[in-house]
Amino acid sequence: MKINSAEFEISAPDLGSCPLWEEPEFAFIGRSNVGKSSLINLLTERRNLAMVSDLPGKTKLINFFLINKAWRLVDLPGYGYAKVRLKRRLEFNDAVANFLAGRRNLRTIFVLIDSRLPPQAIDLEFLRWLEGIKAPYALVFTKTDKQSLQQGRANIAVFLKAVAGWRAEAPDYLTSSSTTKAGRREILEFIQGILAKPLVV
Ligand SMILES: Nc1nc2c(ncn2[C@@H]2O[C@H](COP(=O)(O)OP(=O)(O)OP(=O)(O)O)[C@@H](O)[C@H]2O)c(=O)[nH]1
Ligand SMILES: [Mg+2]
Repeated sequence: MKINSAEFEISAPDLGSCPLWEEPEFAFIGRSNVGKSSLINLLTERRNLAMVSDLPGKTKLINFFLINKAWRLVDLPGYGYAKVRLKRRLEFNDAVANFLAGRRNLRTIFVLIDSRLPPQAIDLEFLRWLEGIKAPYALVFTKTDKQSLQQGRANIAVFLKAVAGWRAEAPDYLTSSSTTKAGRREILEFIQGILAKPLVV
């Protein structure tokens, strides 16, 4: 899929402040620093569309980007950093939890997982919560450039094993590297596939 236009539109502090648009949305969530904002820049091939930082906790609001004037990418604040720690019942960030659970036009939530790490309790806890609310999601294993292909594959296999049995089928998953641009085409194709599907209400 070709990205002809990508524009930042608005930042909102909570679900109630988000405009009630009809266009399909794709949100990016995951631990702070996992690479959510970088992935949005990779997909759109815009260097500074979403704000990236070495310091975790950079993205603090719900940020909307209009793509090809037809659908949106949504950059969310991460979880797992200092005081915004994931607590019981996802009190970590009510705004994000409410958005993920209550946003009507959200077609898929991309849950980013650091491909270098063994399964982290906080990610598993978050995914359990997503399963609980029956939200549509796909995993994206990020930063694949930081280790060998073999090591990355082994880590992904361990993670998938940790979530096996939570549902009938394994979750969809993709990989990405904002450094080598690996995964860009596949993620855009995945989005295109969802956009092509009629919405079942
Ligand atoms: N090597 C490498 N570094 C990456 C990749 N993706 C992100 N980074 C780096 O990781 C750091 C965090 O990236 P961000 O995109 O800001 O992460 P985020 O998930 O949006 O973080 P918060 O907004 O704080 O939740 C930055 O220093 C990025 O340059 C990747 O695929 N490979
Ligand atoms: Mg960010």
